Amino acid sequence: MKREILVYPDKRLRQKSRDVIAFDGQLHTLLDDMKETMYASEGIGLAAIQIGVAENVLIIHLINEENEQNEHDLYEMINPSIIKGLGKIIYQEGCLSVPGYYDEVERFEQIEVVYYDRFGNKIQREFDGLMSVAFQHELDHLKGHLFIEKLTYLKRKKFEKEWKKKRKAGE
Ligand code: QAP
Ligand code: CO
Repeated sequence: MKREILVYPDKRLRQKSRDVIAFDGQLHTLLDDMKETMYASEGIGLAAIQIGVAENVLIIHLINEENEQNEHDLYEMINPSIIKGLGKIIYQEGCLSVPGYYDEVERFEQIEVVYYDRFGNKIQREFDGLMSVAFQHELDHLKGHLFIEKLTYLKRKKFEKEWKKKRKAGE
Protein backbone atom coordinates (compact mmCIF):
# COMPACT_ATOMS: atom_id res chain seq x y z
CA MET A 1 0.00 0.00 0.00
CA LYS A 2 1.25 3.46 -0.89
CA ARG A 3 1.54 5.73 2.17
CA GLU A 4 1.71 9.47 2.63
CA ILE A 5 5.19 11.01 2.89
CA LEU A 6 5.65 13.51 5.73
CA VAL A 7 6.99 16.87 4.58
CA TYR A 8 9.15 19.42 6.44
CA PRO A 9 8.42 21.02 8.92
CA ASP A 10 6.26 18.10 10.16
CA LYS A 11 7.34 17.49 13.79
CA ARG A 12 7.12 13.73 13.41
CA LEU A 13 10.26 13.88 11.24
CA ARG A 14 12.19 14.93 14.39
CA GLN A 15 11.32 11.74 16.30
CA LYS A 16 14.05 9.23 17.09
CA SER A 17 13.23 5.78 15.76
CA ARG A 18 13.48 2.59 17.83
CA ASP A 19 15.06 -0.75 16.95
CA VAL A 20 13.02 -3.48 15.31
CA ILE A 21 12.73 -6.52 17.58
CA ALA A 22 10.58 -8.86 15.48
CA PHE A 23 11.54 -9.73 11.90
CA ASP A 24 7.97 -10.73 11.09
CA GLY A 25 5.16 -10.16 8.61
CA GLN A 26 4.48 -6.70 9.99
CA LEU A 27 8.07 -5.66 9.17
CA HIS A 28 7.76 -7.15 5.67
CA THR A 29 4.53 -5.21 5.05
CA LEU A 30 6.26 -2.02 6.22
CA LEU A 31 9.19 -2.65 3.83
CA ASP A 32 6.83 -3.36 0.92
CA ASP A 33 4.81 -0.20 1.64
CA MET A 34 8.03 1.82 1.81
CA LYS A 35 9.13 0.48 -1.59
CA GLU A 36 5.76 1.24 -3.19
CA THR A 37 5.77 4.74 -1.69
CA MET A 38 9.35 5.45 -2.77
CA TYR A 39 8.84 4.23 -6.34
CA ALA A 40 5.60 6.22 -6.71
CA SER A 41 7.56 9.38 -5.80
CA GLU A 42 10.65 8.49 -7.86
CA GLY A 43 12.94 8.40 -4.86
CA ILE A 44 16.19 6.51 -4.34
CA GLY A 45 15.99 6.26 -0.57
CA LEU A 46 13.39 6.31 2.20
CA ALA A 47 13.37 5.96 5.99
CA ALA A 48 10.32 4.53 7.83
CA ILE A 49 9.81 7.77 9.78
CA GLN A 50 9.10 9.53 6.46
CA ILE A 51 5.83 7.59 6.37
CA GLY A 52 5.30 8.16 10.11
CA VAL A 53 6.67 4.86 11.44
CA ALA A 54 9.38 5.46 14.09
CA GLU A 55 11.31 2.23 13.55
CA ASN A 56 14.93 1.76 12.49
CA VAL A 57 14.16 0.72 8.93
CA LEU A 58 15.46 2.25 5.70
CA ILE A 59 15.58 1.35 2.03
CA ILE A 60 17.99 2.51 -0.66
CA HIS A 61 17.68 1.86 -4.38
CA LEU A 62 20.24 3.69 -6.48
CA ILE A 63 19.98 4.16 -10.24
CA ASN A 64 22.47 2.41 -12.54
CA GLU A 65 24.28 3.70 -15.66
CA GLU A 66 21.16 3.08 -17.79
CA ASN A 67 19.11 5.26 -15.41
CA GLU A 68 17.26 2.21 -14.14
CA GLN A 69 16.69 0.68 -10.75
CA ASN A 70 17.73 -2.99 -10.74
CA GLU A 71 15.93 -5.25 -8.26
CA HIS A 72 19.45 -6.53 -7.46
CA ASP A 73 20.57 -3.10 -6.19
CA LEU A 74 17.74 -2.69 -3.67
CA TYR A 75 18.89 -2.53 -0.06
CA GLU A 76 16.53 -3.13 2.86
CA MET A 77 18.32 -2.22 6.07
CA ILE A 78 17.04 -2.87 9.57
CA ASN A 79 18.64 -1.45 12.75
CA PRO A 80 21.51 0.04 10.72
CA SER A 81 24.59 1.71 12.19
CA ILE A 82 27.97 3.08 11.11
CA ILE A 83 31.00 1.52 12.77
CA LYS A 84 33.64 3.48 10.85
CA GLY A 85 33.75 6.60 8.64
CA LEU A 86 36.64 7.80 6.49
CA GLY A 87 37.34 10.82 4.27
CA LYS A 88 34.98 13.53 3.10
CA ILE A 89 32.61 13.81 0.16
CA ILE A 90 30.39 16.71 -0.85
CA TYR A 91 27.22 15.79 -2.71
CA GLN A 92 24.14 17.66 -3.91
CA GLU A 93 21.40 16.03 -1.80
CA GLY A 94 17.64 16.05 -2.01
CA CYS A 95 14.92 14.45 0.12
CA LEU A 96 11.35 13.29 -0.47
CA SER A 97 10.42 15.14 2.76
CA VAL A 98 11.93 18.40 1.45
CA PRO A 99 10.59 18.27 -2.13
CA GLY A 100 12.09 20.61 -4.71
CA TYR A 101 15.19 21.60 -2.73
CA TYR A 102 18.68 20.29 -3.41
CA ASP A 103 21.94 21.46 -1.91
CA GLU A 104 25.47 20.42 -1.03
CA VAL A 105 26.17 18.50 2.16
CA GLU A 106 29.45 17.05 3.46
CA ARG A 107 29.55 13.38 4.53
CA PHE A 108 32.05 10.56 5.06
CA GLU A 109 33.35 9.31 1.71
CA GLN A 110 33.69 5.73 2.91
CA ILE A 111 31.82 3.92 5.65
CA GLU A 112 31.73 0.54 7.30
CA VAL A 113 28.21 -0.39 8.38
CA VAL A 114 26.25 -3.08 10.16
CA TYR A 115 22.57 -3.80 9.57
CA TYR A 116 20.05 -6.66 9.42
CA ASP A 117 18.09 -7.85 6.39
CA ARG A 118 14.32 -8.52 6.53
CA PHE A 119 14.92 -12.02 7.86
CA GLY A 120 17.15 -10.90 10.73
CA ASN A 121 20.49 -11.89 9.15
CA LYS A 122 23.30 -9.62 10.31
CA ILE A 123 25.30 -8.00 7.51
CA GLN A 124 28.56 -6.04 7.72
CA ARG A 125 29.73 -4.10 4.65
CA GLU A 126 31.72 -1.17 3.29
CA PHE A 127 30.22 1.49 1.05
CA ASP A 128 31.65 4.51 -0.74
CA GLY A 129 30.47 7.27 -3.08
CA LEU A 130 26.74 7.74 -3.60
CA MET A 131 25.80 4.63 -1.60
CA SER A 132 27.75 6.00 1.36
CA VAL A 133 25.98 9.37 1.03
CA ALA A 134 22.55 7.74 0.75
CA PHE A 135 23.15 5.54 3.82
CA GLN A 136 24.24 8.50 5.97
CA HIS A 137 21.28 10.59 4.73
CA GLU A 138 18.76 7.85 5.62
CA LEU A 139 20.45 7.04 8.95
CA ASP A 140 20.08 10.72 9.90
CA HIS A 141 16.29 10.38 9.41
CA LEU A 142 16.26 7.56 11.99
CA LYS A 143 17.95 9.92 14.49
CA GLY A 144 15.37 12.64 13.74
CA HIS A 145 17.57 14.75 11.46
CA LEU A 146 17.16 16.17 7.95
CA PHE A 147 19.91 17.08 5.46
CA ILE A 148 19.00 20.77 5.65
CA GLU A 149 20.31 20.80 9.25
CA LYS A 150 23.77 20.03 7.86
CA LEU A 151 23.85 22.95 5.42
CA THR A 152 26.33 25.76 5.98
CA TYR A 153 24.87 28.92 7.57
CA LEU A 154 24.45 30.73 4.24
CA LYS A 155 22.92 27.74 2.47
CA ARG A 156 20.47 27.27 5.36
CA LYS A 157 19.41 30.93 5.01
CA LYS A 158 18.90 30.36 1.29
CA PHE A 159 16.79 27.30 2.03
CA GLU A 160 14.58 29.12 4.58
CA LYS A 161 13.99 31.94 2.10
CA GLU A 162 13.07 29.59 -0.77
CA TRP A 163 10.86 27.42 1.43
CA LYS A 164 8.94 30.44 2.74
CA LYS A 165 8.43 31.68 -0.81
CA LYS A 166 7.21 28.25 -1.90
CA ARG A 167 4.69 28.03 0.95
CA LYS A 168 3.40 31.50 0.15
CA ALA A 169 2.88 30.40 -3.47
CA GLY A 170 0.78 27.54 -2.03
CA GLU A 171 2.84 24.72 -3.50
C1 QAP B 1 18.22 10.46 -0.24
O1 QAP B 1 16.58 11.16 -1.78
C2 QAP B 1 19.50 10.70 -0.96
O2 QAP B 1 13.13 17.08 -4.10
C3 QAP B 1 17.08 10.04 -1.14
O3 QAP B 1 11.05 16.78 -5.77
C4 QAP B 1 19.96 12.00 -1.13
O4 QAP B 1 15.18 9.95 -3.01
C5 QAP B 1 20.24 9.67 -1.44
C6 QAP B 1 13.21 13.45 -4.53
C7 QAP B 1 21.16 12.23 -1.78
C8 QAP B 1 21.45 9.91 -2.09
C9 QAP B 1 21.90 11.18 -2.27
C10 QAP B 1 13.53 14.71 -4.10
C11 QAP B 1 12.14 13.30 -5.40
C12 QAP B 1 13.95 12.26 -4.09
C13 QAP B 1 12.82 15.83 -4.52
C14 QAP B 1 15.55 11.04 -2.68
C15 QAP B 1 11.74 15.66 -5.38
C16 QAP B 1 11.41 14.41 -5.83
C17 QAP B 1 14.94 12.28 -3.18
CO1 CO C 1 15.53 12.13 3.09
